[in-house]
Amino acid sequence: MDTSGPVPPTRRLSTGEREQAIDRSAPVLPPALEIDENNYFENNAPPEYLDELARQCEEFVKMHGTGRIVLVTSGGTTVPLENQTVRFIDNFSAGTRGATSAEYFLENGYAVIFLHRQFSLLPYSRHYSHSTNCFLDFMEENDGQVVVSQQYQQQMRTVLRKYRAAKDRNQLLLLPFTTINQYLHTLRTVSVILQSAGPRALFYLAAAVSDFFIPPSRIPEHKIQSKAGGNKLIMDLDPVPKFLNRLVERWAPGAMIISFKLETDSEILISKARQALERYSHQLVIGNLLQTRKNEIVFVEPEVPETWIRLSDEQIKDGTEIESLIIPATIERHTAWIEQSK
Ligand code: 9Z3
Repeated sequence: MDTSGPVPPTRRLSTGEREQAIDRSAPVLPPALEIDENNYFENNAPPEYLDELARQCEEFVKMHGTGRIVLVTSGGTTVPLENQTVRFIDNFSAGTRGATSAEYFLENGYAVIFLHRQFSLLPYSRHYSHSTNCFLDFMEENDGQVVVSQQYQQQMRTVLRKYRAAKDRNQLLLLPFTTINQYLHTLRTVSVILQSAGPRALFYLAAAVSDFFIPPSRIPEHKIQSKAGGNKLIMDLDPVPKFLNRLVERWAPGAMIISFKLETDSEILISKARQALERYSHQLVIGNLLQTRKNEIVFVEPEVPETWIRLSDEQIKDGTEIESLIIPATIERHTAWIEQSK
């Protein structure tokens, strides 16, 4: 094939250096002020189901009286490009961190509000739902009865018992989101409801949250059309206000707040985590790198050196989940938080 001729117009690709793809000289967005909060929530309508979620959440918090409650956020938020959405920008996250962490919190007696991206991994069902095996591969027919295959019996019995125990005690409340707007409205509503739990409330913000969105005034109603000849789609996104300090100061004062910091460059992980801690004045940032997130994470806390949590080679081999180490270390800090709040 002759490749020396000109590239046909429809195949022409943009050229340029990857390093220059993003303007890194742009200033970092300051934490949101009250006026930014009012502007955002007045101009971005709440999801119509929000009152029903609030009702469920209030009932759940009341039911768990004097016990500990954790809000786990999990999965990625989306940014719709159209009001009647065909296309959207997504954020990376399968929901593994959130769903796995939720299980260890439940085992440690916490009531868990699981604010998750709809259809991402859920506690317990995660062992089967998104597996490379279809769930039917775990089953077989025995004298006309559908049963779990012998080789999966033991593991499934263990998972089933834990799931039933959590369900029987009404320990788990599932609240879904899809878009960044649904996430922010629900987060604020749940946070305010959790105020009544004071320091017993723990926020474990593992969801991967969009940094940019299209405000309602600029979002087209219908599907964006492409034209013959390959016109470009140029997007103009606004930054999502940084609400973490509003959460710390106004939405959930008294609660212990943990955010996650995700990076791909190991050189900047600690400094970015420290920066977040200083800007938002919360209690703990858990740093992780995309490439190694299942095997190592780092706790970054005010005034003390970083603490790494790493799986040993042995633990990696035997399938130990890093969340089984993260959650006890987190709970230790939450206990200290409750003590010092007395
Ligand atoms: C995380 O860093 C989570 O640990 C992961 C989990 C998204 C990496 P998976 O669901 O992945 O197990 O596949 N979450 C926080 C990501 C994030 O958006 N952080 C913001 C940031 O890094 C702060 S809120 O700036």
